[in-house]
Amino acid sequence: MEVQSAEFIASYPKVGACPKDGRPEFAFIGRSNVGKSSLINMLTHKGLAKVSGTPGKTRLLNFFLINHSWYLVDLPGYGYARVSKSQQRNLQGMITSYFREREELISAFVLIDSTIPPTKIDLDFINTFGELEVPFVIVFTKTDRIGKDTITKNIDLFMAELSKTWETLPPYFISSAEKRIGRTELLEYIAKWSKPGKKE
Ligand SMILES: Nc1nc2c(ncn2[C@@H]2O[C@H](COP(=O)(O)OP(=O)(O)O)[C@@H](O)[C@H]2O)c(=O)[nH]1
Ligand SMILES: [Mg+2]
Repeated sequence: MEVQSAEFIASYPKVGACPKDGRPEFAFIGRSNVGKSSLINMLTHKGLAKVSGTPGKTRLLNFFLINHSWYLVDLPGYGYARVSKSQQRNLQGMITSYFREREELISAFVLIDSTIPPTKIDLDFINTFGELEVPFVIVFTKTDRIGKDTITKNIDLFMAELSKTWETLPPYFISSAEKRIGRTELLEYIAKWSKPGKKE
């Protein structure tokens, strides 16, 4: 799939306000600073994530329409140190409701920083998907940043941690926004799942 068009639609404060046109949807989420904006910009070429990076939008559900056919949803990053406990709870509630209620969601892309060993915050976040029954894949980011051996070790460690709680491991992708790695694979994955009648 090539991205022909990508437009910002709107930012919503809750799942109930999101578009109801039934288009398939793919959501991107990860710890703040994981490289989410960079990855979204790499995928779409359009500098889209600047929109959701502007103050105020980082705590909303940001919708982009791609090729007039599917939505890319930029979700708030989790694990902000700078917001208060109650703000964090609100954010958590919005994200959980989104995942619990959003029927249009085909798959979540959970971004994990490949340059560091597994973190509890990422593992805890992914484990909530078990209860919510959200289909997801993992995208390891910033793989250009340090040596290949360390990246491979971090990825192996992460998948080993997941296998402690998951019987079947999710697919994962390797990416670098810097070196434009993983773009084709991610877009192909989305193309495969966003075709009508190919949902299961
Ligand atoms: N080397 C390298 N740096 C990256 C990559 N992706 C993001 N970064 C850097 O990581 C920082 C956070 O990226 P950003 O996309 O803003 O993260 P976000 O907070 O998750 O949206 C920035 O300084 C980026 O330049 C990558 O693939 N390679
Ligand atoms: Mg960002």
